[in-house]
Amino acid sequence: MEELLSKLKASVIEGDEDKVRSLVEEGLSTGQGPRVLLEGAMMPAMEEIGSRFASGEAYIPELIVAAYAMEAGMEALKPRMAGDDSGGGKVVLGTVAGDIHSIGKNLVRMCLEGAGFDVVDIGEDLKTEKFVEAYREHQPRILGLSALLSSTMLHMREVIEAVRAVDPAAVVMVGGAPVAQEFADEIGASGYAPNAFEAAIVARELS
Ligand code: B1M
Repeated sequence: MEELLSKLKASVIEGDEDKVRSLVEEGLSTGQGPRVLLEGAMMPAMEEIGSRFASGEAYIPELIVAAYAMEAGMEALKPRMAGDDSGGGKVVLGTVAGDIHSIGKNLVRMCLEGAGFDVVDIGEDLKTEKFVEAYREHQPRILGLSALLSSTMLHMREVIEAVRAVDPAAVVMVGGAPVAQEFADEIGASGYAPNAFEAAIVARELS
């Protein structure tokens, strides 16, 4: 298993979509659950490419090919994350303005769906008004906000204020790499989750 995880991590970093798909399938066929493949290889791969980028050893094109490979792997995992239908309620989910990072948000969507939530994914780089519109339209049990940049996470406060102006009882869950519990508390979020698996647990508690 260690060998498969290490090959899978390397393949995500190299951006080899076919290899990632086949290693994910191989891992699943040997009885490994999605969480082992994600936390043991695919997420560490994104961490590593991010560190290489931060230290100037990798550039945007490398980030992009790794992101495509990660998405290919997530697609292959999807059938195994498909959910129960225990009716967790509706969640509207999106990434805040100025932020095009989608992978973490998509993984949160997959985990929430796996936990029985009906998720309306409204996309990325969304202005506050888009969240308000979607909230009015879908009347979700939970509004989920994702941000990957320390600059864009600041929009979360604005979204929470705007949505609470429409519905003072609005339940808002936040997350993303730069977000922490302390920040979530400071902006008045109803809940925070550090990763997609925890997001499903927190959403259950909030619903
Ligand atoms: Co970007 N990027 N990027 N990038 N990128 C980061 C985030 C960065 C940390 C890299 C680095 O410097 N080390 C850095 C941000 C620094 C900061 O602000 N703190 C960064 C930067 C600087 C940038 C650009 C500005 C680079 C540039 O153009 N000069 C640019 C910004 C673009 C924009 O948004 N306007 C940019 C662009 C990109 C790509 C387009 C090339 C690509 C994104 C492709 C895509 O998403 N389709 C990309 C990538 C791939 C990354 C890294 C390498 C990987 C992100 C990722 O997918 N992680 C990232 C480095 C890193 O994260 N270490 C980096 C895997 C994913 C599973 O984890 O997204 O954290 P994550 O999601 C987790 C949790 O955070 C949580 O659950 C998820 C799953 O467990 N979570 C939630 C997320 N949302 C949640 C919501 C919840 C609950 C939990 O409730 C609702």
